[in-house]
Amino acid sequence: MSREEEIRASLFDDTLNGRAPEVKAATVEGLALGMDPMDILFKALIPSLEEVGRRFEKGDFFVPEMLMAARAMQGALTILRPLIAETGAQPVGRYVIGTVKGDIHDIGKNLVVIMLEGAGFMLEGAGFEVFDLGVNTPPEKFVEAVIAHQPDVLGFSAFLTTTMPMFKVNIDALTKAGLRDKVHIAVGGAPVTEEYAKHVGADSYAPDASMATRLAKQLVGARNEASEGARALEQAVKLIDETLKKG
Ligand code: B1M
Repeated sequence: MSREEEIRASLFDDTLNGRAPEVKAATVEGLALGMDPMDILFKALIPSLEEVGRRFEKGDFFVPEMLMAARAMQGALTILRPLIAETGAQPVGRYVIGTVKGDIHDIGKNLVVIMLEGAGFMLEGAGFEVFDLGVNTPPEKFVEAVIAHQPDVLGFSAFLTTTMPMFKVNIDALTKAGLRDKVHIAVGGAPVTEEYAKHVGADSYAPDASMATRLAKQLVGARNEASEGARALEQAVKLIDETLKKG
């Protein structure tokens, strides 16, 4: 087994068992050896988290184990995020995103942010300028952010069936503030479906970070058809999609 394979295996195992310092150390070592940050993310960390979910569903893992695994992965994401998002070029558009009120899941939302920011990282070009409102975001914060940042897209993430109804509450708050028609509303998160997105009046739904990025790109692409950033973004998203499929 090569050192890179050993690192991938220990990243999987240490994330699964919530060993945050080891996950950080293996991430740092992997990067020092020249491993691709996307490889670390999609071939070790995400598969490990999927296994955490399976064990939770079977009743082998409980919330503390799930939380420790998530924290371990977050430590690695803190290191990987700037590397993936690194780009010196002008952003192709603005994106405000947050996990809805009552919901503290943010790993999936953070991946969408990484993809949006980092879509240009593998090639010359730019990603989106992203304003991440974090978790448990109340409707008034989304309204304030739309006024302050005037984004092309406003994204809501929900990861629980009990918090999905906040999409409609948020949209109603925007309508009340006279802002509904000024921004494209995108929604996503594990339990969300295309039908549900239509039902609450969102403009688009994406099942994963790759599709969320592609849709956002298409949206600004209509206005930035000729820009080099938009073309580079399209190619970069394709590469990210391939990485996701292989992962
Ligand atoms: Co929670 N949890 N959790 N949890 N958790 C789930 C989601 C669950 C499916 C587990 C299960 O029962 N099998 C279940 C939800 C059931 C349901 O409602 N249908 C659940 C539950 C029940 C709970 C609690 C209620 C448990 C309890 O306390 N009894 C509690 C709720 C707390 C709250 O939010 N109020 C809870 C707590 C937690 C932790 C805090 C311990 C931790 C979260 C840590 C964190 O995020 N910082 C946690 C975790 C880690 C999970 C699992 C294991 C993993 C979630 C994850 O990160 N997935 C999850 C089980 C599972 O998924 N199998 C589970 C990986 C991530 C990459 O995928 O989130 O789908 P995903 O994101 C994707 C897409 O959804 C999409 O792109 C992302 C990347 O491709 N996407 C968008 C996301 N946002 C988008 C926005 C877009 C477009 C696409 O446009 C804007």
